[in-house]
Amino acid sequence: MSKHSPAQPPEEFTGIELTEVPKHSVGPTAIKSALSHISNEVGLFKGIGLLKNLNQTYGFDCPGCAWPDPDEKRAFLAEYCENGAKAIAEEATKNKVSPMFFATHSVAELAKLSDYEIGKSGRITHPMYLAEGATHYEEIGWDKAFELIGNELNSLSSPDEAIFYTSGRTSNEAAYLYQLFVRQFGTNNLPDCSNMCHESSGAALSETLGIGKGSVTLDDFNHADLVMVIGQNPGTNHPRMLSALSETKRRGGKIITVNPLPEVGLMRFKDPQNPTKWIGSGQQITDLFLPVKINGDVALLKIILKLMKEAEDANPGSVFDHKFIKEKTQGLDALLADLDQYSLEELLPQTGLTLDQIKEATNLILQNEKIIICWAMGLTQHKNAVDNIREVVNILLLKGSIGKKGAGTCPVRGHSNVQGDRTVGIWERPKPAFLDSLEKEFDFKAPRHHGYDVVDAIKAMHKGKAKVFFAMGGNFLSATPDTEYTAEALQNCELTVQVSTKLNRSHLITGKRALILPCLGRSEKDVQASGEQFVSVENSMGVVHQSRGHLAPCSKELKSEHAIVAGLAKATLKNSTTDWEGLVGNYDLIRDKIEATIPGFDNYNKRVRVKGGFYLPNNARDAKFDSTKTGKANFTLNKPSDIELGANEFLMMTIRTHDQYNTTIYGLNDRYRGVLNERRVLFMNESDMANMGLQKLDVVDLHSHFEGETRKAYRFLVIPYEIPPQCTATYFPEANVLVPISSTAKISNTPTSKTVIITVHKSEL
Ligand SMILES: Nc1nc2c(c(=O)[nH]1)N[C@H]1C(S)=C(S)[C@@H](COP(=O)(O)OP(=O)(O)OC[C@H]3O[C@@H](n4cnc5c(=O)[nH]c(N)nc54)[C@H](O)[C@@H]3O)O[C@H]1N2
Ligand SMILES: Nc1nc2c(c(=O)[nH]1)N[C@H]1C(S)=C(S)[C@@H](COP(=O)(O)OP(=O)(O)OC[C@H]3O[C@@H](n4cnc5c(=O)[nH]c(N)nc54)[C@H](O)[C@@H]3O)O[C@H]1N2
Ligand SMILES: [Mo]
Repeated sequence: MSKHSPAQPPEEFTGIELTEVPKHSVGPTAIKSALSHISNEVGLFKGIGLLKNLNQTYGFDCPGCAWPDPDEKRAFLAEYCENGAKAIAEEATKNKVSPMFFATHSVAELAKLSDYEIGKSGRITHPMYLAEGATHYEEIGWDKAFELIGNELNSLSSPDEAIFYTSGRTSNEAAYLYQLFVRQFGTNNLPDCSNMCHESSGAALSETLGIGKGSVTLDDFNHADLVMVIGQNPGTNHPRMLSALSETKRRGGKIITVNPLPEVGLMRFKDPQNPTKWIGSGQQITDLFLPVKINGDVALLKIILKLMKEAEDANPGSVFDHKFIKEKTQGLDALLADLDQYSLEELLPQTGLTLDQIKEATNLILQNEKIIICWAMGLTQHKNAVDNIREVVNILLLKGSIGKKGAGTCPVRGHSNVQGDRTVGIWERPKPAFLDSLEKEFDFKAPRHHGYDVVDAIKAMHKGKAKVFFAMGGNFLSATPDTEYTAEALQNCELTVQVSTKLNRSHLITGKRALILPCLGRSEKDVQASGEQFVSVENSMGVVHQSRGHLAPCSKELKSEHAIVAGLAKATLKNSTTDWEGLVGNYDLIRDKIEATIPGFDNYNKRVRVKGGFYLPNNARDAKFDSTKTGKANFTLNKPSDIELGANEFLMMTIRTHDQYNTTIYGLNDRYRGVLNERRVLFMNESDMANMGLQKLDVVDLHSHFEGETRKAYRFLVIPYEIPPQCTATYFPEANVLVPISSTAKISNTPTSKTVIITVHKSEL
């Protein structure tokens, strides 16, 4: 393929097979799929041992999503899902990427492989170095590697020329040490995957409710009257959430789903933990499905708000929770006045729904008191993403549906410790009070000016304003927008360093020099000076609990992320008074430091050892909103989408298949959408296809359009699909090349990965 760029997956097709979309999710097929991934990667015997420890009280936390574990009852051998099993199979794989592997494969050769093939090559076993101009990585000793990084960092003209990224798997303890090192070095350049993920949720929730996290607990699903799942595909990305939804249903609650796609997992479900329910067609999950147009959510939620107001006006006191509104909130009058500025005629076409469908949803909201609204990337990755979430909050506040049992906000987090990483200080915009306490505890002067987030970090590297890029996990090249631009940015750097478990494309598109530092995974035993250690993580509902690996590390050369930070600190910081070695020797000591500097961690070491862990404080859960700027929960005024599509333009959302974890490709199937053995596909409405003269499986190129610039991605197979007109879907990371670097959400600066404006062309290749 002449056009292939090493920064992107190759454009070759892999042999597509289309099947019928299944009628239900999970059930025995999911268990079969889980076991087959486990036995292929790990071996069945060792694999079952692994699953037995997954998400158990004294086992390890699933490196998949951040959905919580039950506080009390846990099923033996069953607190995992198909995709959790794939996640650990990927980590515990018997395949190894050794120095010999790197000696026999040049970087250029590896870049020709697909992301699936790169990932399947296995776990990285030794620290590796790519010298300037070299074609192959070579083994390097740890001390040498630390020295090299230390020298490079100390030769910068300012600490702000270095960038320190974090993905969301890093434990609380490692993340805390990492941010401490970075701040002692002298910068707040701590972008993280959250910038591309739930940043919009954090921004909206902090402003309106005074806490950037969700308010519900898992148990709230047992008490909810109504759950709305909007912009989220839990059947694939948080499969254990289906059990919670199923419980809501069993107790008489209702479920509304808002999504451009009829995602199978949300329609019907067979409980994997209850084989008696595998017979028949499964349990219906969604009561009302609203196939909204991409980015039509503010318009939809605004119509709901208008209908709620109408019902309240007709029968005062029947809809709004006036007591709650009076005591706890501010801004109602402004909200009601603002709603009048919008007409149904202008809002309705943006939703792609009928007024009757929206009335049905509104009636469910009117009739029920205890409402939970769950969301994920379908709301957070748009230009008006923060508006989306603030509008969700408006509905909950009107109903007084926050801070009581069975009700509240539920942003469902992605990476298993992305929430914890933020809690312990991974943020480019730290609060002064946090820096004050770090300074006091560790006797240094912390930098006060804000650092770069992901998008600004890429731009800084592109401009040559940042010269060293260090990543604690993740796959920065492939996860970020505008792949070719990001590749240039990384290639501009003097040095790029990746702390990783598995090989990925970020190891192949590098700065002038590059290092790979291999680290322990969650499932592996971590032994330090004082003996075997455990780490802790925070799930999506604010529960901090321990995670302890049981497997022997895949190589003796691996270091824990904590030890890597300590090595780095010793090689870089000349005046640090912190006992880095002591802290790494016993993670209890790190936890003591977290307790001393971050509120909510009292008796950390004791409480984290209690079965199930402990809840962090959450003011919204307690219906206390004095931490907002106004001292009350805030109603807000929000704007519907301002995107206007030109002739033959479409909106494109980039989504995940059932067989991937972000940029890690477990397999080539998207079983729940009926697509097997292919990732380069474009889902399109049949009427749009007809208008464009396109047939099923035609090969097309996609051009994205933003502020006069055009970006191209080649060779996708068109698939007719149940998706609203003018809406299309592709998979990430293949389509990231189309996401413009400067197209980001207002306030949160999150790339607009769900609203890319494209045109579709017969392929030129
Ligand atoms: N197996 C697996 N688990 C994962 C991950 C994974 O890749 N694989 N990733 C993890 C991470 S980091 C995250 S953040 C989460 C992601 O979890 P999700 O947010 O569920 O993931 P996406 O595939 O991005 O799906 C977004 C959903 O939103 C819908 N959507 C898109 N645009 C819109 C819109 O404008 N309005 C509405 N209402 N809906 C829209 C899409 O159709 C899709 O169903 O999952 C986590 N868990
Ligand atoms: N177009 C588009 N782009 C998106 C999204 C989208 O929906 N659409 N979603 C965005 C979202 S929500 C997110 S969260 C980001 C994800 O961005 P990242 O977190 O950067 O990407 P991942 O693919 O999760 O990272 C996978 C790599 O992490 C490493 N790894 C795995 N486990 C560990 C570990 O325990 N320690 C260390 N040190 N490394 C480990 C492995 O080497 C693996 O290759 O992508 C974003 N990008
Ligand atoms: Mo995410």
